[in-house]
Amino acid sequence: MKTSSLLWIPVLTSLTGSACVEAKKEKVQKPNVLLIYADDIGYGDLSCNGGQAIKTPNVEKLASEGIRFTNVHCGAATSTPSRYAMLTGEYAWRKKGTGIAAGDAAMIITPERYTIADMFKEAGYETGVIGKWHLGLGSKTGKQDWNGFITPNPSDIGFDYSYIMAATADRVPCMWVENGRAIGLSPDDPVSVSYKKNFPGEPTGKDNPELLRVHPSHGHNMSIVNGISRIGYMKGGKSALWRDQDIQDSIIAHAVRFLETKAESEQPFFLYLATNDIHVPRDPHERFVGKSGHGPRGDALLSFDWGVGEVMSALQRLGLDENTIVILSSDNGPVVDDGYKDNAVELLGEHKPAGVYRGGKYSNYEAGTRVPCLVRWKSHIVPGVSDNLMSQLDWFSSFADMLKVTVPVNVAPDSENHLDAWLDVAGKGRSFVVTQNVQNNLGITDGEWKYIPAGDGPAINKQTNTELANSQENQLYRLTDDVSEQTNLYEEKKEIAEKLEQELVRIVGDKYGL
Ligand code: NG6
Ligand code: CA
Repeated sequence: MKTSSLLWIPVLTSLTGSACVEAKKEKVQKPNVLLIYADDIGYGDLSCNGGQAIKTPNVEKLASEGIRFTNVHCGAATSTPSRYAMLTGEYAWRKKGTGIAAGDAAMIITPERYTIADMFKEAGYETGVIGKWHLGLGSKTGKQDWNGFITPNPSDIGFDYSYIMAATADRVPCMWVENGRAIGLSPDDPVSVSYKKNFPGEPTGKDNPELLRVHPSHGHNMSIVNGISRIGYMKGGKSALWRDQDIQDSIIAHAVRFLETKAESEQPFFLYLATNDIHVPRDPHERFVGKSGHGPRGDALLSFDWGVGEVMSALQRLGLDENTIVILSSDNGPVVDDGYKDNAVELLGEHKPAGVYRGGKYSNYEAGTRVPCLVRWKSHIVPGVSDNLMSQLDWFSSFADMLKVTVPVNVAPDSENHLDAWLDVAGKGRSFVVTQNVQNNLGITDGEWKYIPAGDGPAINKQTNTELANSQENQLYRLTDDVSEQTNLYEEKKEIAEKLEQELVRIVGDKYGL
């Protein structure tokens, strides 16, 4: 919970004899953890999961060197609740205010909370977050000091270092915030941000489509930055605005720099590397444009894969390869048209972002939360494929077990220790995972069966063309022989649905906070 001012100064300690042996031993017990967390990458988007249309070779290499999980779920089918759940070990539906956050939202995880980053810090790690944040900043919504020190920020919930976009690339403010301060602002041109109304005289996507390079298909018609209209209004701060085409390069450069500072250090690290790829607006660097044959969405996948390759080769170059656990996963399932006319639908071809799964981002069907997941720890993990039912919420308790940290009571209430199953295909996974869609309706699976109780809300998100799994009927699917959730067995197998309903009630208890 405190900021390290030493981050960019390599800590060169000269250790002699037994102190050196001790330090090395310590390192073996405390491997570095690099979590590469993609945005909106679906199970089928990565060629290691069977997709043939778009190749992601660097991810494939990672997969071949570690465990490829086929049944890992993120906490929810959209970013903010999913990240909240992963970092706190608490399902987001227990906590009000954890829906998709605006760009001027206050910090959703407040400083008194003990997060997975705090846990790593307690174990002696240096911690960092680089990339997409989307969990709010500052203490009051709409009242952040964007031109000064924004507090609280990730350093107050366990991250020694942060280089982040406040929310998402399609939400203002479109500038990088490093350790609580926007980068590159000029005092002559302060930035203003509003989610209520436009600033007089400022163009918008709605009124000035002639100024756009990338046009919205739904929403995203407010302030224009870099020829793309966004969600929310901003004015000024011209020297700080990012160029979307450079976002991935910037994230990866900062990640590599973070790793470089750790090469000589005896202190292990936890780096949460959250990419913007492949969230909208998909505007990858010029060198990827046209390379996938599937338009900007496919090109953004290549950009993501390139970034994975860069950090993996940095690990190797820096001698961090053997002692770093690398995890690669995604914050929610895939979406094709998520609000910009980028031809993603038209150019999809044979590519299947969700693989065989039904639904996608926003949905309670499998594709909403069943995301890609790879875990690689060279010389420690025997490569293979694990079909265990697993949850991202469990990284918290599993690493706490590995590091022998006793977390305070009531912390990470939904996180289970499955360290053995993360590191070994023979380990045992979860009994149940609860899923959450964008309407905050829940589902439950035990890996074999999936039960989605009747709930309000549209069956389909018409804008994105995603089946959301909301229905006035209860739904029950047998995933082991109907992985695409096509045949509702509820009427035939009521007794199984009832058992799952009881489990859901037991898990939710009286703590449904939404
Ligand atoms: C939606 C946005 C979508 C995306 C999503 C959050 C509109 C019409 N749609 O509200 O484009 O930004 O929020 O995505 O504004 S997430 O992956 O960060 O959860
Ligand atoms: Ca997302």
